[in-house]
Amino acid sequence: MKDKQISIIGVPADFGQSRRGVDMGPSAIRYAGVEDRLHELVKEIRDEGDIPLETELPRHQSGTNLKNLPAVTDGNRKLAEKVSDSVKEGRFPLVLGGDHSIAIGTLAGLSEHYSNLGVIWYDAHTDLNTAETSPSGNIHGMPLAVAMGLGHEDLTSIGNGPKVKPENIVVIGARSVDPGERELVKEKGIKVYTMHEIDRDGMTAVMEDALRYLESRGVDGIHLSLDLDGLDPLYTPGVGTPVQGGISYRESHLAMEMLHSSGKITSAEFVEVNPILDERNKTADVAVGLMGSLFGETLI
Ligand code: Z70
Ligand code: MN
Ligand code: MN
Ligand code: MN
Repeated sequence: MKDKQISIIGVPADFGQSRRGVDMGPSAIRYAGVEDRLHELVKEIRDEGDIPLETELPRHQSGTNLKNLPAVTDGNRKLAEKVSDSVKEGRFPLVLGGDHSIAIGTLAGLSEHYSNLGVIWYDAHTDLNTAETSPSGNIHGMPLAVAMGLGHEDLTSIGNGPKVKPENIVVIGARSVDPGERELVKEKGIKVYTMHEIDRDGMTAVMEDALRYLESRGVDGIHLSLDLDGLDPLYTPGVGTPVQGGISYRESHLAMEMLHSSGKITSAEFVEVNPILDERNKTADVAVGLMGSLFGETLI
């Protein structure tokens, strides 16, 4: 059933980390043909263009180790508003990054409409750092903590209150986790399927278990936050922090197909595509292919 009305929302942000070029992610994904690819699969697809980001705001701010905090805060406030408006209109927000700090705004916007939102975080990292635990000061390593209400007040105050309950989060593909993040995972009981579980049980079992788990939590929607570095850099080399031993291309398509069949996904974002670090737009091509599977493309 083609019932979805998709809003593409581009977020050309690179201030959540230290490598330039990821701000061109939305362009790279559009160039890879996202609209044409999804057009046949959904009721309607509308490209809402890019969030107008403030380029004049100071990139650095003293008094905190968080890099570019004013710019990250401003961009995410605008994004939250846009995402919220799109859900209000009954549309499916498909957010294109940009670095992963933009998940702060996406989740803030979504949480205005979902009181018990589930989140699938497809990523090599857990992005659960705070100012205290971050080894880098890069805010793209913090969005999941911020969404739980932990972190710098400028960030946690975007939108109303905590956005996601720790028990409603599922991380898939983790293989580079900092000590402070590991502690938070244990303390909060966050469900993490690392590469170990994927290797041992297979992607089918992992996805079935993840969906069953979120179902048991009684979630009223599920957001997919997909960092392209969740895949092995063999398939997605155009990312800022590639980590060997990642999820394969085929496992990722299978995962997206299973999410489609579940009928439970209510929003999605694809982040960290950096065309400057890429090989002939390979990473954006993979991103668009995965979106195809997520929205119901089949092989026959
Ligand atoms: C590290 C940090 C990160 C994405 C890298 C890396 C975080 N844990 N997130 N790439 N998407 O600096 O906090
Ligand atoms: Mn509004
Ligand atoms: Mn990430
Ligand atoms: Mn990552």
